[in-house]
Amino acid sequence: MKANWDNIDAQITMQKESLANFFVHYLKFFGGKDRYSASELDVYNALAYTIRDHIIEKWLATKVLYNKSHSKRIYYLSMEYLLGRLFSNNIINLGADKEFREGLKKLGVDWEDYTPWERESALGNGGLGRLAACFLDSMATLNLPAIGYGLRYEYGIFRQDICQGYQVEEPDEWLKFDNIWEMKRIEHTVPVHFGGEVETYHIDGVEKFNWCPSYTVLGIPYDMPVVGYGNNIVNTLRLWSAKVSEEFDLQDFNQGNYIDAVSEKVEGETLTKVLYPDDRTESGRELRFRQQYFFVCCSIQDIMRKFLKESSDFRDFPKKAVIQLNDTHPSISIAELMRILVDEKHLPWDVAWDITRKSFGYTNHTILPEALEKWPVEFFQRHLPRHLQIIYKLNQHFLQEVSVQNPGDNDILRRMSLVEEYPQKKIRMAHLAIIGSTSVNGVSEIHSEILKEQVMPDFYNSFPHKFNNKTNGITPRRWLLQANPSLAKLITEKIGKEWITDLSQLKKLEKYADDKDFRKRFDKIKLENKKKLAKLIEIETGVVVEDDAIFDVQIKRIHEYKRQLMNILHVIHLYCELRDHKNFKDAPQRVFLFAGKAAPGYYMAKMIIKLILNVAKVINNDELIKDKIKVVFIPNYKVSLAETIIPATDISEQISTAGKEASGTGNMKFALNGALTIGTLDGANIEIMNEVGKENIFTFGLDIDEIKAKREGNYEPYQLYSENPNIKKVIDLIQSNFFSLHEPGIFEPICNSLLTQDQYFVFADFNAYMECHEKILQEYKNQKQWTKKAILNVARMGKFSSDRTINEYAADIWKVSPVKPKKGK
Ligand code: 26W
Repeated sequence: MKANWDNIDAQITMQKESLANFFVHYLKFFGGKDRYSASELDVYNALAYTIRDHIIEKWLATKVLYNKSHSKRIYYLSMEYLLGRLFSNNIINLGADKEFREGLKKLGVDWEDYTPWERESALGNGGLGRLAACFLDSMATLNLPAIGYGLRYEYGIFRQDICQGYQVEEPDEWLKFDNIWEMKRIEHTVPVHFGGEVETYHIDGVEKFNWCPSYTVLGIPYDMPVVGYGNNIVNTLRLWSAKVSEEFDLQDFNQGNYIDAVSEKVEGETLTKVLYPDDRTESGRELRFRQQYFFVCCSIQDIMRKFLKESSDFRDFPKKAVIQLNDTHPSISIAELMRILVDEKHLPWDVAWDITRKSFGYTNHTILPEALEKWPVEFFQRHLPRHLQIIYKLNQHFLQEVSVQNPGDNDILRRMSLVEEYPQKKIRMAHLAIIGSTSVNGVSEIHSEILKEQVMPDFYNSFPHKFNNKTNGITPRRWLLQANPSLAKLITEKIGKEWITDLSQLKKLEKYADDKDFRKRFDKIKLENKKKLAKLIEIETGVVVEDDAIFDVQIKRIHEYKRQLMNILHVIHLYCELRDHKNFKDAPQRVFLFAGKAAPGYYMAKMIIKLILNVAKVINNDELIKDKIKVVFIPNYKVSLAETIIPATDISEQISTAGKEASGTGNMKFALNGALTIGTLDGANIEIMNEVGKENIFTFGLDIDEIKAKREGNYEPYQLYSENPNIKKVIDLIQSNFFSLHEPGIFEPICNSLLTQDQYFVFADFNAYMECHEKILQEYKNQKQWTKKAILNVARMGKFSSDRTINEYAADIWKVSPVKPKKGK
């Protein structure tokens, strides 16, 4: 009997009353639980499954819509997706909040009580991973036919515990309780080959290559829904998991070398075991190298399979698909597409190259030299011998072009080559990404300029048309509507709810800066959020802070260029001032809140965490300063923590050395939630200043040219130390072990690096930073003025929606327009 799909389809409709029924259904028949046995986790699971059903219908419909449109597809390749929790976000984007709440009311269940039961999907390190998550939300909300490809790590970013003031890394077993949002797509499993060698053979005089790999791993896709806001669109995030093909290598097994048989299996499956927790230095690790090829090979095969459903003429490929590379981490895709087109589809080299380089876009997220990936040639020889041949041939053709444009200039050939010859032969992945892409973009105006002028000037001269800027953005759904519902409600009451999908509407709030009642309600909301944060601080750290304290916050990965050190040195300065001058009069309590993980191998970053915690211990227990300053380090910074801290913040610390922070996105989240920024002229801080107005932000410090001059001049940090009494007092106090009585000398490395190098100009900017904070304290005392500025910050953050960013990518780079269901459909 043939399935009658029309009847089947007609069966399932999601009515209000059925939401509650579905919940009960899942609790009972899926969880096998009832009032006597149901745990909170069971209730959460049943709630999530109910919402998932709601999603699946739209997910299926979206696929049909896109297939019918025959639209060009966007493929976003990223090694990281910092998604956070999805339960609330899915309910909000489905617009099911109210319905769900009412439907469950009679069962005495409020879905919000169960959100903490969801494990975060923390498959990323920091900015790059979170940006990818915001981009997915915007692409779905903008009806763009996009798929995100990545890795389904069994362990995401480590959990940070603090022991004796030191960071300790614990595994993040996020899949311990099943990931309700994923659907295994075993039918789309693909093989991924590694190792072996390449045979050459000739067909009517044409040299052909046949890669004979030595081992194969299977890539199994798991799909997660990406729910668009209020548009019935559900896009897909496809994450690949590694599985070894043959259960056991029976040969080995029968020959009794059991261990080999099993080890190959284990070996293979370690590929997607864990996320590399390093967002600083390219690890140079073979496993990371193989992780990158594994997910690229899976994704390109999947993309090719989808393309061949649309066309069999590969010249159509760039018209049907565009692949965006989230940094260089997936850039081996360029060589992989060449391999498939030349070796498997037997296209002539030049035709294949013409197709390939029209199909990619490359986004750079950092200028830190140590973060620019260069993979040893030997890794390629061992694992990807055919790709190495292809890269060498690409390089040969490319350098020929360069030498034509620059006859006799060997230096430029050495500089631009895809191969770095000394000290060790390495492939420069950024160079491959640039020649293989139509577009190379930075993530803020200043960053994109630095790429053109300092990081890749030769490439900019050769391919000026490729270089462009796409200033980052954040999704207003998670970072305002979900994280700060009371402010979102107040805004909607005043200007309607269009702002949720068109953030430029916030501009209409400007006039309310002068509205006394609005300011009062705005302050009340901030205070409510502060109360929540104060409670969380006490639970997580034991430190008791006042609800109406000034919350001064720096939350981000711990890096020397982000200068958490300058922040804590300034706090020590304030502490000394209080102890010495006891000017407590009408001074509000100031809470200096830090949070952030350090890459496990990053010694200095770990010592900075230790210093912050030791300083906190001393200051928080010093009665002499009458609780006027509190220092808090909240462990295990993650997306859900940011969602509580940011709405409660007064002062957002964005104090990186000018020229080092590619963009920053936390800066945008704070300003959108009414915090005022103290920041350097770096990354997107500059564009935030231009949008909110110089008078509504506190900028300080050396700009990029002054830093450059200092770096090229002879910068003497020791001299600054000896000449600046504030710096001297603070450094001497640290060196006197005032904050390390029981561990004398542990902060010597920090003091030493400051006094001898101060690579990130902490001393050079210290006075300006100090004075800027004094100005802030004065301004904060004028609450009316402060609130006005805060409201104007919110009103003028429209530009920093990731919807604006994605619209620019879609128009300028991807050339893809939204796929809207036909009217009445
Ligand atoms: C190879 C190890 C590694 C892994 C990740 C090196 C570098 C990275 C990322 C590129 C680092 C990162 O997250 N960069 C941040 O990207 C954000 C999104 O564009 C920017 O807003 C931040 O300024 C930038 O530091």
